[in-house]
Amino acid sequence: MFAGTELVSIVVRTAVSAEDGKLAEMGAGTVHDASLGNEIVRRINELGAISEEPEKLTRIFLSKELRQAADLIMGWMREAGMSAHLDAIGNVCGRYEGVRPGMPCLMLGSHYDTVRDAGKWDGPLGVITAISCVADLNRRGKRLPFAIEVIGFADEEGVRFASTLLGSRAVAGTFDESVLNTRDRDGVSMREALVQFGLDPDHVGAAARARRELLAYLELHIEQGPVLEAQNLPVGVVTAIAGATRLAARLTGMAGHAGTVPMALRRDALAGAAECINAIEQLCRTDEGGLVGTVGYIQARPGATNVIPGEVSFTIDMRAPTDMHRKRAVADVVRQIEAIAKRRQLALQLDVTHENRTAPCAAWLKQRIAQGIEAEGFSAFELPSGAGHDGMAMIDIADVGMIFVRCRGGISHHPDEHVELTDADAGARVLLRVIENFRPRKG
Ligand code: HGY
Ligand code: MN
Ligand code: MN
Repeated sequence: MFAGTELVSIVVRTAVSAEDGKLAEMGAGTVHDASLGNEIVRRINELGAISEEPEKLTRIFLSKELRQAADLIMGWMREAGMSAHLDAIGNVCGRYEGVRPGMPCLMLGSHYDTVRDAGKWDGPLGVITAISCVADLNRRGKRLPFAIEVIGFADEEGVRFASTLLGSRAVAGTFDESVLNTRDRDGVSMREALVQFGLDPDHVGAAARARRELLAYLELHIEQGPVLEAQNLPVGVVTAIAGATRLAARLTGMAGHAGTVPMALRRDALAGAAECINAIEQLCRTDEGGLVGTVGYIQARPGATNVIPGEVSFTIDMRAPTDMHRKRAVADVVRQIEAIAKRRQLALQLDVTHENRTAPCAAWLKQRIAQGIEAEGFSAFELPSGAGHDGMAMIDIADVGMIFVRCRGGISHHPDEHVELTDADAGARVLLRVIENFRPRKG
């Protein structure tokens, strides 16, 4: 087994059933129970049951379900020895003091809102894992030469109102107050929703933090893709978060009788939208630079079988590994949609509702994370994030680092999203090592 004097690191992998989870994948020579993983899975399931829909997981910004979730998370934070509060935009904030009160903090976090019919790991895994790490420090009575803050952002997904990253933008001080007037599908404005949630819309600015208060921002999140699974690795180091552009399109033609209007005389808004959607797909399928485009929402009006659709609204989400590539593709999409609308004599309203630049992860944090991963006996594999994350906003006030955790089949934004207990435990152990070994960057 030993080749001469060569030091062979013994990585003992004990396959365990996720049910008992008594032992988990072990790092080099370390033996531990999977207590972190057990606690995390239990809490993921508890939080995952808080939804506006009985059979699906949907928990959107400023909903009463989000409030219920906030109260549950703040309870966990307090159990872990943290002070906990809701900030001015509905983020859940916990603080674990360092060796002296009032020290700058290492901020850990992710989001606790979800998409519609979501998986229960996207977002909550990062919040719950961070709380479990602090609870572990607290159990050992350990204080560090910095404070630790854990934050659950209230709106990363941007499901309810057209823009996204509202919670982290408020913390970064880049919240655009004009979005307070946007309305959700039921016509409720963000301003009204904040009041209903118990917050003051004129006070959102109070959530902003100063750069000097944060030593770094670290987020643990599921990969939401298949790469770690293909590498047979439970965790990975994120190199950058891909930027995204979201657009809202509205095509207006002429509603009419489905039986009497000849095809050549129609100004069918839905047929026009279909041609636009095909054009977007064709552009992305034939692109060789990792461009992706999605039309995730469409609504045709008046929406009756025997009426030619007079008006159609749909959303567009465009992403690419670089900002330049994405912006060029968005310009191309706009040109094609304008040409289709003109040819079909459809009125076009096309607005960019949200634009996030690509956010690079800081080299020094990637290195700390790689050290934590290797100390746990895994190889430190680097990969980019095609999904957006709150680090895209937090980069305005702190260096950003991200740890990815493998998720089964790379499935996400879907109820089948799943993380094995042993991988949740591995992610927590890596994060805990990064925290305990963290020292503020000099200079
Ligand atoms: O859309 C995204 O990439 C993220 O899940 N909000
Ligand atoms: Mn998501
Ligand atoms: Mn997410």
